[in-house]
Parts: sequence; structure tokens; C-alpha cells
Amino acid sequence: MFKKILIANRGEIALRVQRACREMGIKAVMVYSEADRDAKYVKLADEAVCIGPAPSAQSYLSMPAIISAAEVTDAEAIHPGYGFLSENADFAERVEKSGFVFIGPTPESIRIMGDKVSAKQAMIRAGVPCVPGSEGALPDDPAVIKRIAKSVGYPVIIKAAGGGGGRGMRVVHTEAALLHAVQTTKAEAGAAFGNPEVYMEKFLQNPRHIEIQVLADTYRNAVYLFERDCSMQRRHQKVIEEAPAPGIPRRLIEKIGERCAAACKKIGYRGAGTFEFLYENGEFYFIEMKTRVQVEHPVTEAITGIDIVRTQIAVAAGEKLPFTQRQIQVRGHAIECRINAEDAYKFTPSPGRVTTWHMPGGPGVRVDSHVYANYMVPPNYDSMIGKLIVHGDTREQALARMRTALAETAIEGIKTNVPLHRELMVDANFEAGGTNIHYLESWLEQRDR
Ligand code: MV4
Repeated sequence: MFKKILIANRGEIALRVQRACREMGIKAVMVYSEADRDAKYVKLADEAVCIGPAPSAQSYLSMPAIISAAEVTDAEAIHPGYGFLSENADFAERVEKSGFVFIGPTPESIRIMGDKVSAKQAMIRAGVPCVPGSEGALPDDPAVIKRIAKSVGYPVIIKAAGGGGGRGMRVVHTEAALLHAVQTTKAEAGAAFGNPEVYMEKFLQNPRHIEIQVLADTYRNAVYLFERDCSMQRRHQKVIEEAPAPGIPRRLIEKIGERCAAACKKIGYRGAGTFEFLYENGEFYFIEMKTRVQVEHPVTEAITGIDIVRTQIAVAAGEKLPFTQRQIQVRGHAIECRINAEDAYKFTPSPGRVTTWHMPGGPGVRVDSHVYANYMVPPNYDSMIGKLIVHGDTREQALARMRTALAETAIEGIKTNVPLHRELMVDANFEAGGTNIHYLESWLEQRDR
């Protein structure tokens, strides 16, 4: 096992990875920007290295700064967390070329999944069901583009190969609007991602966002850790996640999970990964694969009892997966509320000093946050300052525990979205379960009126 790992991230995930290191007897090197000097995980670190000023481009996104920090501290491996450099294939490659282990998949896997056209082709070949659409990137010939759209059937969606997470997409309802939409999306994709390639899919009108968590080792063992429902989102930012997904038959999940695990074996995937699907009318359609640990991983940890971050580190060190598929069982139900430093209904960021920080507790309650009373939330980064995760024997119990936990939560000095979560946890449609990806945005619109 590694003796020392460098954690190339900040905020709650930096603390989460540090905790896994502690538990495994591994020393944790933290890197921090000037804005994060007072962070809890920096004070708790075995070693900490300042890697630059507050702007991410000069600190958490600086490959030379991070690799130098690993060199001077003699770390053996680098955990990238989520966001920042976590899905940057060039970074993974530079980490390995510098003699460190990248805690994640190979640069090649990251590169394939980063290009949404090659990701989809890999999944089709591996037997994972995808949204019907163009086979690969769209050609230039307008007649061929029109023919593809006609055979897919309107409405269609044009997506950038270099996009993902909702960036670089355009819905087209009629042939009259098609060619202009393709041209505009291509131009934007070229400017934003340096890759003008686009592809076409049937546009699904009211799907749910269901994702499958996988774990794989370097010996072609792969398992799925069931699903998460991440449909409660606003502007492609998830707000609430839960596992299992309400109302989806277990045999369907097992079928799609088996496909995901088989795909991992086929492509030689290593580490933690997430297969993202749209789910509509009882069918799963693959859209993207995330090649890193995700914000919402704790709900899966809660229902399976498996420590995903610990397993990421173990397989990166060359250990075999310590469990087989048969040993992985779903127990109960888990819900996560993301706590953001923002106005609960206007969504404007609210950085500043946290004067009061009281977190809930009790059976089945987990708080993942790096914040403490008197902590200064810097204005330079994402507004997420923590996560509240509850687990219960049933969805009803998990909901009841979340309501109690949110009632116990007291944060002062900055605005947070805790009031929004309190309202959503008593919303009749959320309570019923199975709301689609548009639900939260339409709920917010109605609330405004
Ligand atoms: C779609 C879609 C409908 N049909 N693809 C948005 C984020 C990116 N991961 C893919 N996205 C979508 N792709 C087809 N063929 C609708 C969305 C979408 C969405 C997906 C998941 C979660 C929230 C969403 C919000 C708006 C649109």
C-alpha cells in the first residue's frame, strides 16, 4: 500500500479523501491556494503545500505546481477528487510520466470518455444501450444530416463531442431549424472545446437521470454498486441525489448494471466510474461516463456499505477488488442534499464568514463538509460547502431523517440553500418519488409566481 498520497483538490472532497488515507494508515499531503490557507483539512494535514494564488487556473488547475508538490513531499500517488484536473487525460499522463500513480483510470480511458462520440461508440461495442442517433460524428453534407434526423425522428438534440454535463447542446424540433442549429453548435464547440465535432440523438422529452456506480481493478474484475437517481437538478447542477431510484424494478437495474460491469472489463477500466443514463418509459439510454469519484458517492456508500474512496486507493495500489458482485447488496435508502453558499431561491452566490455552524446528527446521518464556525467561504470556487446524507431502512425513514436533520441544521453569516431543501423534503411530488429532470426547474418557476 502507498505510504503517502497527495490530494489535488479542495473543500469537502479534500477532507473526504484525507479521512480515507487516515483510516488506511497513509500520510496525506494537501495542496492549497492562498484562499484556502485556513481550511480545516490543511490544519489536519500531515504536510501541506501552497500551490499558488486563489484563482484555480494558477493553483488547482496548475499541473506543474501540483506535480512539483508531489515531488518535494515524496508522495507516491495523486488523488484528483472531482472537478479541476480529475478528468484531464493529459494530467493523468503527466502524473504517470513523472513517476506517480494517478488514482483513477488510465489516461486512455479518460480520453475515450472525454470525447462523447468515442465514448458512445465504445459503449455500443460493449453492449450498453445508447440513445438512438447518428453513428459517430455528423458529416458535413447537409442532405446526409437531414436524412439522419429524419430517420431518428424529431425532436433531435445536437451535442458537441467535446461537451458534456450540459455544455454545447441544442434541441431541434423541425427540419427547417436543423442545419442552422448544427452549424451554430459546431462553431460554439470549436471555440469552447477546440473540437467542432457534433453528433445527433433523439431528444428525450421527460427522462430521469439515473446513473450506475462501478468499481474495477487492474485484473479485469468489475462490479456495479447499483444506481443513483440524480434527477433533482437545476441548470445541470444536481441538488438532491438518492439511492436506490424510486420505482425502477430491481431486475432492470441488475440487467443494466451487468452491462456496465461487462463494459468495464471489456475496455480495461480501472477505479471508480459512473455510467450516466437517461431513463424514460422503462428503458435506459447511456449518455456519458464520468471517470472520477462523484459528489454524490456517499448515497451509494450508505446503501452498499462500501467505501468508494478507500476502494479507489486500494485498486490504484494494485490490490484486487475485495468483494464480488454477489457480496454487494442494497440495504435501505439514502438521500443527499447538497449545501450551497447561495441564496436559496435566487441562487446568487453568498461567500463570506460563517458565524454559526451547527450540524445535525443521530442514527443514519452523515455530514461531509470542511466548514466550521468562523470559516471564511472564499468567493473563488464552486458554491457547494457541504453535503448532508441520511440513510434509513426505507425511503420514508430516510425522508423523515432528512427533515429532522435539516431542522437541526443552523448556518449563519452566509446564505445557504438549506431553506430550499426543507421545502423540497415536504413536496408531495418529491415525496411520491420518481420526478424527472425538469421537475425542480418547473417547481421553482411556479413558486416564483
Ligand atoms: C439529453 C437529453 C434528452 N435527450 N439527451 C444534459 C446534460 C448532459 N449530460 C446530457 N443532457 C441531456 N441529454 C437526449 N438525447 C436531456 C439532457 C438534459 C439533462 C440530462 C440529465 C440531467 C439533467 C438534464 C437537464 C436538461 C437536459
